[in-house]
Amino acid sequence: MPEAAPLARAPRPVLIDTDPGIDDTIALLLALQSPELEVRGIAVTYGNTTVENAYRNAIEILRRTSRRLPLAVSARRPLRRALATAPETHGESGLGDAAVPTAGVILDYVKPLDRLLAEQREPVTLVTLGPVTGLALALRRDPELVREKVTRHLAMIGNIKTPGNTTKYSEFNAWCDPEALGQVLRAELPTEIIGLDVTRQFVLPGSTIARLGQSTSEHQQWLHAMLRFYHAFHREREKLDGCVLNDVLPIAELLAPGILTFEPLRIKVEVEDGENRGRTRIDPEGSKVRVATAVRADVAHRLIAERVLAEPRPAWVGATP
Ligand SMILES: [Ca+2]
Repeated sequence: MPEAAPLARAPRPVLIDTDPGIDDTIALLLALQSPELEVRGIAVTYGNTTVENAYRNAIEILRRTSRRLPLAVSARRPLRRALATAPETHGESGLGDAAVPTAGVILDYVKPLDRLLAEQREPVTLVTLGPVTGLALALRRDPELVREKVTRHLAMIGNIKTPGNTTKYSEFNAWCDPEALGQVLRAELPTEIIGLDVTRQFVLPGSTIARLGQSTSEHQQWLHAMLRFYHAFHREREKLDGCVLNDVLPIAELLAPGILTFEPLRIKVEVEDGENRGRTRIDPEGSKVRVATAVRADVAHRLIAERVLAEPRPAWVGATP
C-alpha cells in the first residue's frame, strides 16, 4: 500500500489554483497540514462561487491553519463564456453552511497567476482545482515563464468514461471554460488529468460526516456545517449517502505517489454549445496528457481522516509553559 512520502527529501514546492468550494477546502486543508508539501502560494479563481467569495474563503482557510501565504487572483470569469457558479452544490458563500466573514475586499490589484509563478525561485508543481482560465491567461501572457516554472501540472478536470456532473457528458471545471482547457491542453505542459473517472470512486461516507457533527470542537463543527450541505446536495441530486471530494485526489497523489494510476492518452475538449460543451474525450489528434484511470481510495480516506477531519492538536501540547 502506498504510504505518505517519507520526509527524507525537502518538501515539494507547490502552487494551488483553486475555487474554494467545499472539496477545494478539504484539499487545501490536507495540503497545508502535510509536511511533504511546501505550499508556496494560492491562486484564486471563480468557479464553485464568485472570485470574491473564493478569495475570502481562501483567507479563512489560511486563518484556520495559522498560515500566511502569497495570494493571487488567477481568473474572475471564463475567457469567452458567461460567468456561472454552483451555489446549489457549494452554497451561496461557497462553503455550505459554514460561517465565514463577509467578502469585502476589492480584488482589482491582486496579482495574477503569472506573477506568482515569476516569483518562484525554482520550478514548482502546479495543482489546478477549478476552471483553468488562469493558467490559460498565464500561457497567453508568458508561455516561456509557465514552461520554465511548472515542472508538473495536476488538474482536477474532465472525464473520459464516467458521465458528466454538469451536463450528461461534461465535468464542471471543463464545462465552465472549455476554451481555456483547450489552450492548456494544446500547450502540452506535463499535464496530468484527474477527472471524474477516479474522483467518483472517492466518496466520504455520510456516517463520517454525521460523526463530525457530534464533536465539541469548533473546527470540526465548522467542517461539519460545510460538509452537511454538500452531503444534502449529493443525497438529493445523486441519491448518494456521502460526498464526492474531487479536489482531494491531486493532493493525495502528491502525498502518496502511486495512489492514482495514469495512462498516457491524447485528448480533446469540445467547445461547442449544448450538452457537449466541455466534454473531454480521447482523440488520436488530441493533446498528449496523462489521465488518471484508477485510484486507491483507501489511502486517500486515511489521509483525510488523519490530517483533516481529526481534531487538530492544540498548539500548546508539548510546549514549555
Ligand atoms: Ca474546485
